[in-house]
Amino acid sequence: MSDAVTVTNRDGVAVITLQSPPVNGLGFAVRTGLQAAIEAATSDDAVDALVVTGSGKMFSGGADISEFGQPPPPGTPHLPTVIDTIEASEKPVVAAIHGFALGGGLELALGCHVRLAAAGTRVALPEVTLGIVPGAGGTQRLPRLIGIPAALDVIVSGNMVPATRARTLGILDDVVDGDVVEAAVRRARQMVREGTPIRRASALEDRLAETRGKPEIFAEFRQTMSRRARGFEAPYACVDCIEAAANLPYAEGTAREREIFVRLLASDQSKAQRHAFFAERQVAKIPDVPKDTPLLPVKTAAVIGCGTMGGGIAMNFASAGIPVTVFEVSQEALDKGLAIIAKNYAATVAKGRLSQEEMDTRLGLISTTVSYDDLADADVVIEAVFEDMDLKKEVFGKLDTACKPDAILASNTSTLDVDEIASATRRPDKVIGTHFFSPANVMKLMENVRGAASSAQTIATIMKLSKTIGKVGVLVGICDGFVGNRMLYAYRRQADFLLEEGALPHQIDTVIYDFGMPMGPYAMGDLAGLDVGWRIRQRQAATRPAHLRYSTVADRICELGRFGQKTNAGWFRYEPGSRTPIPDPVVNDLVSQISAENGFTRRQVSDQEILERCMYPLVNEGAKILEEGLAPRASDIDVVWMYGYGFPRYRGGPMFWADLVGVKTIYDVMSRLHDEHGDYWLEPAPLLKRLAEQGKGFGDLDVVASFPWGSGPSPV
Ligand code: 3H9
Repeated sequence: MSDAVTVTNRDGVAVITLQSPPVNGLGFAVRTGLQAAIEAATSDDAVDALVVTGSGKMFSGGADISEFGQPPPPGTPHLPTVIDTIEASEKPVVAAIHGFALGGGLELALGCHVRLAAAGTRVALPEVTLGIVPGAGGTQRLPRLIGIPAALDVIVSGNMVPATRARTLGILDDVVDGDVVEAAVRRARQMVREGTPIRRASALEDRLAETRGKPEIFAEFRQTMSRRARGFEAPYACVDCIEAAANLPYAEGTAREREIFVRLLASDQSKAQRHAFFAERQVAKIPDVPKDTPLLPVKTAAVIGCGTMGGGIAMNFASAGIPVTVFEVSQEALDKGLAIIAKNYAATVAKGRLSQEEMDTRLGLISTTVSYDDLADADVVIEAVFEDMDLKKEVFGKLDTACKPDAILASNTSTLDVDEIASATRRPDKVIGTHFFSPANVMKLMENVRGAASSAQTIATIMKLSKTIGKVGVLVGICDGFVGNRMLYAYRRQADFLLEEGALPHQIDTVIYDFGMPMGPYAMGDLAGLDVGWRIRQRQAATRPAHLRYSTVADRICELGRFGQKTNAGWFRYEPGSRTPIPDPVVNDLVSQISAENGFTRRQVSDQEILERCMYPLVNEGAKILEEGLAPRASDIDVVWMYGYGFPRYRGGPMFWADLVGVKTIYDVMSRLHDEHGDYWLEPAPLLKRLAEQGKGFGDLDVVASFPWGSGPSPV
């Protein structure tokens, strides 16, 4: 037998155990070992029944995703073949499941004749999140076990199903306390003793009868998921497979599933979604912060400021069960902030996603103070005051005095230099940036900004904390706008230039929305409010470099008192109470007028030009960020964009998408655009040029050479 699968004979029951840490992925070696073990056991007279189980933390996390696309060694069986062999066994086969049975792991269990799970087990078919469909019979066996409506829900969502619900649905036969392998061996012996007929999922038909020949059920399901699944191929492919299960004999249904699986596996969407899966896991690995760096325990936290950001940040702690003290300068500000927190939680309760009891527990974890003295015990303090360097330094000076010496002091700055903030303390090694995105209780991204002095322990603790409070933390270096907003700026300014040259807000927004972003730049601006940026630009006007092109369009919109949704008018107009942007002739006329004032003869701007002109500079800025050592991996930048800005996961983030487009193509277009417009932000990054010349992509880069990071030079 192979090392990846072991077999022990327990009084006539062969216990076949997957031995492939960390998740018992069903890679080449496991499949070969499993097939051999099944064949040996089914033909061994000393074996009456089989139990299939997994070693370590779980039954199986499914197919080994890292092997997708690689040719298997000769003789390696496909997973569907292994599972069919199991199901065909004349001897009873019981799955003993603990931890997780996911994807191919659950499909393996569905091929067994009985499924027992330890309490606390979770099962799922999450293939859809990887841009594929379950490809080892899952879309055909599951509907036969639990019926079409439940199978649509489980397979198209990819969500985890807790053991108890899985039992109710019929995915599992029993949930057992105690040793699940022991229970499975007992069940197998009982089946042999009693001659229990073998129940094969592929042979069940009765649950399908009610949906057979009813295309309207599937049409309606496709309709209801259209918003959630916008742009994604896999959810629709899952429905196609399940519809095949309803209407076709099992063998034809599996053939259809296989065909769809193979097609999607080779698709750019699946490549992108698999990249996203690994990128999310890579991001936690910091090249110069060892994995075993001792962490500071975070048992209590404090947040300075209870405005929109501070309140949202405090909610994250409370929701994760960490007591948090919120500081404000006045009781009035605290009361106001707390009322908003309570209102936010109440909205979740109203939607049925949180119990009243849990809401009360969370609110009970939030205490308030107007005195720095009450922050002495906090393990981590996150400052979320107004974005002003002098104010932040004053706060950090006070925190340094009030907080215990080993407390970490973090700033939720989105623009300021963390090193300068740290200089206001005697513990710069314990100072770091934690840039939350708005709304902070909802958005999953945290850009954790390392200062020059931030210690490995501080970094490791904050990265872990991000995970604890349900966020995805990405470590970035200090520069203007950090990773996300710096790239956003490069994209946003080209959009305004395109307006001057001939495009209209509605056209640009449509192109960006159709690309897959949640909304275009102008609808986004209206949602966020236009006045704050306007005030910042007014302050910066005197120091703005004269040689850089500047578009006044955004300022002129604000001069009309149009600040976005809050004034029912911005780049678009809004009906009172509605958030739907409506193109406004007033804006279109203003844009034309500005074109004329600046000597532009308005021209037809194509959708392709909009896409290239907005997205390529964004990628280009990402290349500069990499070269400056402000993010260690291109895939980290992808995570920033997927979680902070809703970059479509099926495109894998901007850097992965750039590789799909071709770095050379992007370089060529950037060079042309730079020649045509001369704008600084259109100048191809040296890294983009090098990769283009070498015929490589960002995926070919290892962790960037300029590591360890320093403060990057100003982009201008
Ligand atoms: C499938 O099954 C297709 C079939 O339908 C058809 C076939 C014909 N493969 O997440 P963690 C790695 S598609 C390869 O940090 P946790 C992961 O990258 C598959 N590697 O641990 C990480 O590596 P590293 C459907 C995998 O305890 C390490 O394991 N299945 C796989 O927080 C630990 O992972 C899924 O989509 C894999 N399948 O969570 C399940 N899974 O240490 C995907 C994990 O080098 N997996 N790795 O960074 C998960 O959801 C979680 O990993 C799991 C464990 C819940 C299992």
